[in-house]
Amino acid sequence: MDYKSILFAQDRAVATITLNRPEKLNCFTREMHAELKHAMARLKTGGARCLVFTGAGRGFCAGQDLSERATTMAGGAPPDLGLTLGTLYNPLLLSLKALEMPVIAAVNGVAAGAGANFALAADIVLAARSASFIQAFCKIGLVPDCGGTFFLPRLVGSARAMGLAMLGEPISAERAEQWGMIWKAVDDATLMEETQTLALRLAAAPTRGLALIKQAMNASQGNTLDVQLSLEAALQRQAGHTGDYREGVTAFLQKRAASFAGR
Ligand code: T3D
Repeated sequence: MDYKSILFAQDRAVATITLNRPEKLNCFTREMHAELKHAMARLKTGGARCLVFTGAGRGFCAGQDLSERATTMAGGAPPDLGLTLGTLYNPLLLSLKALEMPVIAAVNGVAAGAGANFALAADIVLAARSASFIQAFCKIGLVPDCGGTFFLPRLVGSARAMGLAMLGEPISAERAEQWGMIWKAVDDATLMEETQTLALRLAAAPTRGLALIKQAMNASQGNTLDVQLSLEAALQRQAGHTGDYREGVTAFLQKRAASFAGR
């Protein structure tokens, strides 16, 4: 598939997907969704062990391309936004969460609407200091989607989540870091360098173990303690069967650096 709305690159075990409609702040279109779906499927066989998302130009992603909706509404009948969420956005979010490798969002500029929550769905979010996050939905009569109503209260607490969702005010990268919404705000000039360093580090880590960590953390949102403890035991059983666990312990005992194969 030839990509028009995204770029896909792989450097060693780090795959990078760049949302690439800079003149429209990389807002989502049907075409971009199709390309993202294709690129995500490619990751299963290409040898990548870490995925980075970023945006081209001055923005990260401004959410749904509202001009696609204007076209639909011109005909009279309202668009079925539940259908577009169910068929495009929700599968994208779930595929990110299910991806068996760490996902980093390198938020290079404004992240609004679905673009903000798409970023927050990553496992680790780095943001340029000039970037901002906007729950823009309320300004056009919509509800935060792409998991916004799930992630925000868990990340920042319900008072802040409600304020963000109902006021739609931009929140700076530094404030987002202070509130625990993202991992780190970094200087604009070093965002991609820091992202690459982190991505290479994660790509050299025990990938299977990281995938199990991700599974455990994601499941904990809805589990009771006893269910979560059972899950930890089940996942630890799997982790204990990996070559990386064997290598990690052996390297520790031999007082050398471990070399993980990701299995
Ligand atoms: O519909 C469904 O399927 C349901 C799902 C909904 C998910 C959603 O994401 S709903 C929320 C959609 N997003 C927004 O409401 C955000 C709209 N954008 C903005 O509010 C502003 O653009 C920003 C605050 C993000 C940035 O402002 P600024 O001043 O830095 O840039 P700008 O001048 O507004 O935007 C630059 C260009 O991008 C401009 O195009 P132009 O005039 O130069 O040709 C602007 O129209 C375009 N653009 C930005 N966001 C969108 C967009 N075009 C279409 N859709 C957009 N979302």
